Amino acid sequence: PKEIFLKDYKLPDYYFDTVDLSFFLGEEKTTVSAKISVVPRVDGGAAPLVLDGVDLKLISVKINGNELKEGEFQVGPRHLILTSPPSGNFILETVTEILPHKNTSLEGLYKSSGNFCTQCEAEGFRKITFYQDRPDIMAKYTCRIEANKSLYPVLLSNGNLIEQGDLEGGNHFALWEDPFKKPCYLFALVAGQLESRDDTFTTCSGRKVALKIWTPPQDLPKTEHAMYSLKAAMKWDEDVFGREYDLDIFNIVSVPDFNMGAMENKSLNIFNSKLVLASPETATDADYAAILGVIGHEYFHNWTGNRVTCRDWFQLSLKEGLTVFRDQEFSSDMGSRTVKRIGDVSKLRTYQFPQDAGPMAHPVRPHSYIKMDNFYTVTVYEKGAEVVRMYKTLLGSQGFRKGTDLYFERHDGQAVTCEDFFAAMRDANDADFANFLLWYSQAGTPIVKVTSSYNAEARTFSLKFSQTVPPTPGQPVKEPMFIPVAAGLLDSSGKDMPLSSIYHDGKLESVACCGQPVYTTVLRVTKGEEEFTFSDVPEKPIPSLLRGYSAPIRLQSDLTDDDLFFLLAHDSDEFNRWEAGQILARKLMLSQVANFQKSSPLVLDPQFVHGIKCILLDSSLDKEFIAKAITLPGEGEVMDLMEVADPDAVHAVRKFIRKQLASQLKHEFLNLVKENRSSEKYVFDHTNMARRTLKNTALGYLASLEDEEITELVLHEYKTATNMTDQFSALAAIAQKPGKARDDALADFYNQWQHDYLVVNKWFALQSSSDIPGNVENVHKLLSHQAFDIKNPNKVYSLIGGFCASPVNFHAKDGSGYKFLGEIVVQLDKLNPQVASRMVSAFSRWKRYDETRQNLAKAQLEKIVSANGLSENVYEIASKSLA
Ligand code: BAL
Ligand code: ZN
Repeated sequence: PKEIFLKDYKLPDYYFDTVDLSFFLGEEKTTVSAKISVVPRVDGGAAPLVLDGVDLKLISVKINGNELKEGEFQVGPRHLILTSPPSGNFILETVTEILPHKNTSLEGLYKSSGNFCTQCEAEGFRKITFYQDRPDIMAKYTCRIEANKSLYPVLLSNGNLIEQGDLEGGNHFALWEDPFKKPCYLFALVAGQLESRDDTFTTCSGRKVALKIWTPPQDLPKTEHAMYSLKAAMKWDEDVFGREYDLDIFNIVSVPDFNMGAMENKSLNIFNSKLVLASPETATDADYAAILGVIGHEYFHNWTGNRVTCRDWFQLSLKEGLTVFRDQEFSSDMGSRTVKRIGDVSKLRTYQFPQDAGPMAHPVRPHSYIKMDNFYTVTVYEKGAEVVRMYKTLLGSQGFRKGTDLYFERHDGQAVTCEDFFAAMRDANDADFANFLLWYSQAGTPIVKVTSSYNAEARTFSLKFSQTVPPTPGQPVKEPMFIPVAAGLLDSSGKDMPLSSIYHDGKLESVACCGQPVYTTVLRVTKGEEEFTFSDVPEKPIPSLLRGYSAPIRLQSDLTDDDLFFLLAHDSDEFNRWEAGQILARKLMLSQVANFQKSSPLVLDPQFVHGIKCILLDSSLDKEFIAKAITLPGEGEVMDLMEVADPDAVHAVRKFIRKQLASQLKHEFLNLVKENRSSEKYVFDHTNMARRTLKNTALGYLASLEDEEITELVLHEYKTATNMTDQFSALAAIAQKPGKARDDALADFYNQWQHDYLVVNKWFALQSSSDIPGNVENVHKLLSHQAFDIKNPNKVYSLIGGFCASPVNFHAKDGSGYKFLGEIVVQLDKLNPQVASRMVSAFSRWKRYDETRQNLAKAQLEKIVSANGLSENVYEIASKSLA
């Protein structure tokens, strides 16, 4: 397989101006005719024109109306090369045939539940027609679709519908025109038996936009929340970023078979159905929140991705990091900012930190790839969003907005780079960003150590920072990064001290601004070692550092446990209250892991129980915040902090602490359940979600107890639930322990919901991710369950992905979990390499475990790498994991 490097980027020899596509959709084959006006980049240049094309049958190729003869072109498994095109502008016409019904990779044009749909990002368009499949080729498209009218009554593509009509033989056609230039990865086509929920949105300048969400008829009632989310997103983007929608129609289509979550094709977003469809009875609060965020995300791409796109795929974070940041902010404004931030940071720690410390570590802007599909990662997306957030932290809201305004003004209609975004932020604010660009080029999570000292006589308080960035593949030595550390100081009563000035780098700088007291300042840490000294500090403060998690780093401070309990109780920065609790919990868990490994008894620090109890009883706190604050760090997060990861020890310790808390705080947890039950009607808003989350978190704790009364309670909650959030939480609580109650509840749930594949996927995931001993056997059995289908990505993510998320069973010391995954990956790879490669990633950190596990996992990876006909997708992940 060929590795592609950022440093090798070259401008294309040819641009495409207009592209007229014509599809004849058939049952046996689809014919695609493409007419492209080609413009050489350099006048008179007649370099060969290399077009990408995979799994295409070429029927004809013409230049300026003349069919090319043998010798004038070459066609191979990946390319069509026009060896000597004319020297000026010319018209290229090709006709190709493709087989969408046989396309199980779900990229290009394929069929899902009988309907045609497309997925072109990153490089799927080359499976539709011969093209320069790269994002810096931006052209205006028309798309004519012809198909049988009764089988495919709805025909959709990008832009505006400009003509439609009936044809002979029961066929009909539609002609779509997209007035905006776009790269081919944003092309989309949908044809099938769909109905739409219709609404309108009037933009800030008075344009009335038709909004349509298309689904199979039976799913239409479940699109109300998606429509609400879309309208909210359109309004929010106008209010917060000044971005207005630019066409008269916006379509969303829901499909059950989709590799990703959703896709931002111009004016025709295609969504994985699990991120569109929701009703109170079938979707949980988490589903509702995810739909809100992803509908927002795809809509926001209209400006950050579509109007301004990426020059090449290495720049993916230019659109994804920025758009994730935008969707995070949108969800924050629609709910609780602190809770959203806690969720996003947890996600970063759980998924991105391990990636940044493993064999697949790559910078936010990768330097190379074999398969671009493998780089739709938490690093590009979530760490990329953190990078965008740091600009805002440094510039403030207004400065950041000036930066995005300039970015859109400068680059509308262009394919640009991460430097262009950086330059817009810098130029709009005349800002000094020092070495900030390193965030795009250096992989690895910086480790920042901080020590503090107070000088009572001088009334100064100093913070000494030192930073290192761990080596990552291909990057053994790193430069210090630019780390914005938002900091405040608490006095002995727990109140924020007003900050006056800071001595740093030989200068005393005033913090106070416009006569207003300032309680949080952003320290610009840019060197390997650096000191900041606060002046006029009347008493020894407790520092609150990295407020709001102002940089994606691992912070190691010299705060004592007492300091952390103090911050947990008092910090005005709610994020840091949560963080203090998490640091304490991580320390506690690690200390007990050491006990477990020495076979010493496990003990729970009473001060920790007391801290949790205070949070539980603090009625001034947001209920969802309480739920987050009493949730222990995940097993993966704790394993990450160990020299050699020990899944059994970490699992046992986490279970022990949960059970101890449940037992010692049983009374409080029972009260929370009773006080926070749902009334009849489900409402999706922060208050109600927070109430349900707290109740169900409490129920989960209680269910860890061996207690008849609690078993009755949990069953009662299950039976009386009036929405999926409560029903599924109760089911999960019951499912913690093997036995008849568990078996009966799982069977009952399946019987109730077998007609709804999205709910059945939850049922698969609950079972596959279970920690019950020897669960690999159950998962094996579920592979042959009538509701499972290995061709459907969501089902694979639920059953196989769910299993890999259970550390004790996936990392079972007998190797059964590894063997299970190894076999599945090889099977899956033949059908859908993108999905297989996501699954194989579960092996990537095998070197973190003990020798026995290492050998077992390595053997599976070696087997995978040597499999016949392995895809580049799986090869890249497996071989890099082995390296
Ligand atoms: N562009 C791929 C799907 C998404 O990130 O929106
Ligand atoms: Zn995106």
